[in-house]
Amino acid sequence: MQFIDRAEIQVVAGKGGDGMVAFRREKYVPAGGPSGGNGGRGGSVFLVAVESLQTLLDFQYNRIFKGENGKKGGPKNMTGASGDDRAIEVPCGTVVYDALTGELLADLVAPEQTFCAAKGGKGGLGNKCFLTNSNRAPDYATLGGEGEQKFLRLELKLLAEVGIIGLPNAGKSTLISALSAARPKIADYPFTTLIPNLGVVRKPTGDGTVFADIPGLIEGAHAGAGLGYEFCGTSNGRGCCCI
Ligand SMILES: Nc1nc2c(ncn2[C@@H]2O[C@H](COP(=O)(O)OP(=O)(O)OP(=O)(O)O)[C@@H](O)[C@H]2O)c(=O)[nH]1
Ligand SMILES: [Mg+2]
Repeated sequence: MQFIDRAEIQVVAGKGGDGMVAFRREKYVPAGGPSGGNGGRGGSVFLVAVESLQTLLDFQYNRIFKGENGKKGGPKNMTGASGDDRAIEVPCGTVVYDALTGELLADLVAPEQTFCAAKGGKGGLGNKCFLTNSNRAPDYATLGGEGEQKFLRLELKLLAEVGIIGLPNAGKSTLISALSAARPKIADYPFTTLIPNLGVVRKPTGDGTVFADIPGLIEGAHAGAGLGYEFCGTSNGRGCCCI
């Protein structure tokens, strides 16, 4: 399994539907008055923490998430349909930052915890909303509001409950392969493991504990010696993971 614990995504909420200009026209109802409905609201984009995910790998390929646009208002006072919300599943332990300002937006710790990342635009008002005593036939409506747009940086904080650390070639990968179903590369030279491997160690009761086999650490790793203490699944070799 590739190990990705940092990702940048764009979330775009749906636009609100425009309000409609319409007038009631019926036999025997002269001057029926304005009847243009309001637009539906745009779909919002939510992040939802789930237990079934362990990495942010999915966001390497899929980076833009959009809510559906709201529908236009209709005649006969019909309100347009709201756009569908979009829920993005992230692993528990995902911290959400605004990628442009660096502001911390949410810390999704518990399963099912939800964060509204981008709010859908409001629906526009139909002309029926502008009926007043002084204006009996308003011929204008308002446009739907734009949905919020954000660039988010996701960082996965909790990856494993147990980290196996040690010098290069100490036998860390061998240990995790004996304890769990993980099958990392094992070889008799240092720095065989370049990115952490996760393995679930089952207790007799059936529930599991996540172990992480960490690349070898040598003296001065904090200053970048060896692989340093940041490991990455991408080709530039640095900057993705810090446990
Ligand atoms: N004699 C002996 N050899 C071991 C033991 N555990 C692992 N080895 C060997 O030590 C070598 C390194 O094992 P790895 O599990 O790859 O070590 P590692 O700590 O993951 O190494 P890096 O990922 O390079 O840091 C392999 O050749 C293993 O077969 C052990 O308990 N006894
Ligand atoms: Mg190893």
